[in-house]
Amino acid sequence: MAALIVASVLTALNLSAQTFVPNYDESLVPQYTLPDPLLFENGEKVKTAQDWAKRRREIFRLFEEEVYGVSPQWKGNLKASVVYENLNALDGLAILREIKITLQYHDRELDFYVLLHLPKSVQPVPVFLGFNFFGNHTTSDDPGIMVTQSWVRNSQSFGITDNRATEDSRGLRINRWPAMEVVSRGYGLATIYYGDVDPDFDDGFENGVHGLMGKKHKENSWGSIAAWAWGLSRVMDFFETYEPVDVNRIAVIGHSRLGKAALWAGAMDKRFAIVISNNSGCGGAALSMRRFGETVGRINSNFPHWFAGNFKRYNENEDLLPVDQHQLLALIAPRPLYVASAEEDRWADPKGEFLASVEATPVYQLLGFTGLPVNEMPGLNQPVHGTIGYHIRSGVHDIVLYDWEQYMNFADKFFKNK
Ligand code: GTR
Repeated sequence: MAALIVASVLTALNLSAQTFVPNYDESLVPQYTLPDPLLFENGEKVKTAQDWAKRRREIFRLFEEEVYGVSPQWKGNLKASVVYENLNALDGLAILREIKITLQYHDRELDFYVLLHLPKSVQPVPVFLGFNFFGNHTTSDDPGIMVTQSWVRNSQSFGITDNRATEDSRGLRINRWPAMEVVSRGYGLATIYYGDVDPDFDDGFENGVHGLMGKKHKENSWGSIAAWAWGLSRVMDFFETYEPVDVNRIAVIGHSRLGKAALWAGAMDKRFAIVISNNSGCGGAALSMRRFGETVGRINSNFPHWFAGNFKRYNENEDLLPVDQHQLLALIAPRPLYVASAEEDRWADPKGEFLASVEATPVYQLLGFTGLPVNEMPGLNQPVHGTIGYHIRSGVHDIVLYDWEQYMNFADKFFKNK
């Protein structure tokens, strides 16, 4: 019993019984050589935008094969129906809709729900789109939003046991979804529960969209991060048919593991006009080769279902990685990209997230864009906005109003008067 308790406390602390001690000492970061995004595999230089289009395919392939896994093409059918509507949400400022999306593939179906706050506008609006961790009903206190019926992570503070959510968790995550502020600035806010798309536990890739697509799972097949990212693209398919939303002005956003998913979604699907990574850390915006905070080995053993099986080959072997995360950021170029860190979130390696943004910048510049306009890490709460935006906020691993305000300021530069 005691051993069990110790094990679960250690798991909660991201440690395992084989004691992993994260490095938080900058002087102990090993020497490493990052792969150059602007050098072809055959050693030739990438000199033009046409060259980059070819080089991009090399890098993309490596991320598919070695990191996230290959996602299947979607050739199924998508149905959408409104299951709840409030025409006077947010004190009359917004329309709130919960839309059930049914993906049909062969004889199988999967439902997920998009919760959409829209400013009252006759024109199609730009939208922030991102996954939530505990169900749509946690992101708003509107009593009409369905309590998710899907598998949910247990959480004492949310009253979730047996992996089922109840009324008790309604509205508990409003702090992360500032709908009023977003709508007041002319943006829509769309969120989906990530567990609808792929439940976040290691089940041998049978449930969620893995089961829907029914492909035999191989070492280079899509893990859960790729599955979530793929789900975001299905929302885009829906938005293409949905007039109130301007599909050319979608900012995909995610926090933490869902920030990793947002980045990979942005790399896979160029329809996302802006990509925002909030505290995404290891396997997201942070450089793996630094081995600072969470490492490849640690993430793969805590979450064996997140990445391609092949990614495990780099456990404690980061120097062998043929790509690092600055190249993931480069795959988004020249679209605007925002990377944000939090000071106390050392597990996610803020400096590694910043450096990846710096190292992605030459690709933006080759394409005629600024990328990140600084080489030195800015001070706390001093956002820098080029085509890549970056800030490090004071405080812990979280997404707070301050972060959203920077994302809206950034999006204004690209989305207003368009
Ligand atoms: C942690 C994980 C991080 C991050 C985080 C989250 O346990 O180690 O990589 O994804 O979870 O998603 O909240």
